[in-house]
Amino acid sequence: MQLMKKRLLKFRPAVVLAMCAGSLAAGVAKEAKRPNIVWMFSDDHAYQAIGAYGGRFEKENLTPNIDTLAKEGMIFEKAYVGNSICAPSRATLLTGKHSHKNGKFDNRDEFDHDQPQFQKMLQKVGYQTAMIGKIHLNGAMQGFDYWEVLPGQGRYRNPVFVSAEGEKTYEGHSTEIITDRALNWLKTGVDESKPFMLMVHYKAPHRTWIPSEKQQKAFEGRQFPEPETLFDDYEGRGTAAHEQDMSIEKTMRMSQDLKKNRPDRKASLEKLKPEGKDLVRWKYQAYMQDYLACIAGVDENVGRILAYLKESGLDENTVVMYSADQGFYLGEHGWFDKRMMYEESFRTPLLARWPGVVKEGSRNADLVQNIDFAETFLDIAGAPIPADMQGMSLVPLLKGETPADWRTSLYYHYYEYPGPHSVRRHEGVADARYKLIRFYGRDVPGGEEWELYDLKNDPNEMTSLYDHPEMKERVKALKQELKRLKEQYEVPEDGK
Ligand code: SGN
Ligand code: CA
Repeated sequence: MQLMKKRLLKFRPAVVLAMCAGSLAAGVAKEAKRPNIVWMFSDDHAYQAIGAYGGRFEKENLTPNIDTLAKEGMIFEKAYVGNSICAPSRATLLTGKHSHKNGKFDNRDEFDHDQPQFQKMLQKVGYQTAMIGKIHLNGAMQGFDYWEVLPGQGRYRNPVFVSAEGEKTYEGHSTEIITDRALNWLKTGVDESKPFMLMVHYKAPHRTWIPSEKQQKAFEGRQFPEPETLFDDYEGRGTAAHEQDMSIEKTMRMSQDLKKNRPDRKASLEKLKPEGKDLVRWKYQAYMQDYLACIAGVDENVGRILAYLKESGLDENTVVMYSADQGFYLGEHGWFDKRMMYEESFRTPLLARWPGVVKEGSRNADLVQNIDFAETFLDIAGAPIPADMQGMSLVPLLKGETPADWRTSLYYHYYEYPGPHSVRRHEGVADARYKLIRFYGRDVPGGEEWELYDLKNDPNEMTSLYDHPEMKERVKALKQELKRLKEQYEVPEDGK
């Protein structure tokens, strides 16, 4: 019944469009009113490092421009991904489907560009589409009138871009160049008779966290608050948390990651000669200096885009959104990287400004997921939404009208094991309070291990309550919900 209703709902825009089709030619003026969309997306930008989200960096004023979007628009407090890793997240962004449906389970799989993607559908309803920056999906992009992307992970300095014309190298820092290219398209590539969708995808702040020289200097030696869980010993959790390879203490490299030979770092190491816990603290500070300097660079460049939109008057009819491909650990649990279904990497930032539609300074706490983005873009454009997309349009939420049947739980599935950082495969279900995770497969003792967290009483997810007798009924209900979600999303057993 619920599925049936959802399908009908999804066809609604198509019906509306069909009804309007006759008057489309006569409706040029109406067409001109359809909003533009500017989607800004960064790589590994943790919500903890956005002022508007609060938290321990709030007072550092790291993201004044992104915070402006929160002030002038809406901040989503419970935005999540379905598979916390780069390329799969981007495949979900374009297809509106979980990994098992779009075929991009991990960073290594090939992406099938021939499959349906929202930008192809936007083109069909008369939008111009452009993609600039990191997409991390090999092969020629489809459905973009203009595309200029970094191959694979791309380079921080003097990045090479691939486009329909071939390869071109630009001199400078990738964050600035991606902005330059986006502004260039806005200034010279836009056909003013049509609405547009521009995607601006930054490489920063991805490892190995290389800021521009200016930002690096501004952050050298700065000291940042430590997370409460920097020295987590993983007691109370299972094999996956104990045996990952993403800790500041053991995994982070002194040379590439922490730039021990940079003059400021060299001097600091010689002076302090840190060891043991002090060395972990030193590494954390060095990591934060570079990571947050990358964020400052992204924010400054978001500011350049916002300034141009304002100066050109485009801002009035443009939906501006900011998000990242997933969350990231900024020392929480002693970690960097992502992949885990724990909050810091499962959650992702999401902000949206839509003048006249989104109430300024609003906050939304509904459960949203990256499967929703494609449908949201289509809905904004008034385009039909295919029934096999797996998300829900965020447009009602943006209007402050959460539908009564909005989802109350999320499905998650991470696959890339064995692989970098050794995070075991896992899937799980989360509702607004509880999270049930099932780690499974190779190198999980007994083939599977379950964890349960109560985020209300244990927001840092330090103690699994899975074996707690009082949680028996809760576990049963969540397992049932996991099963229901797997049926709804048509997940094959263990994904692949
Ligand atoms: C690189 C990084 C890893 C990171 C993966 C995936 N190592 O391999 O730390 O997890 O990318 O990141 S590095 O030494 O090359 O920086 S992702 O964002 O593409 O998923
Ligand atoms: Ca990423």
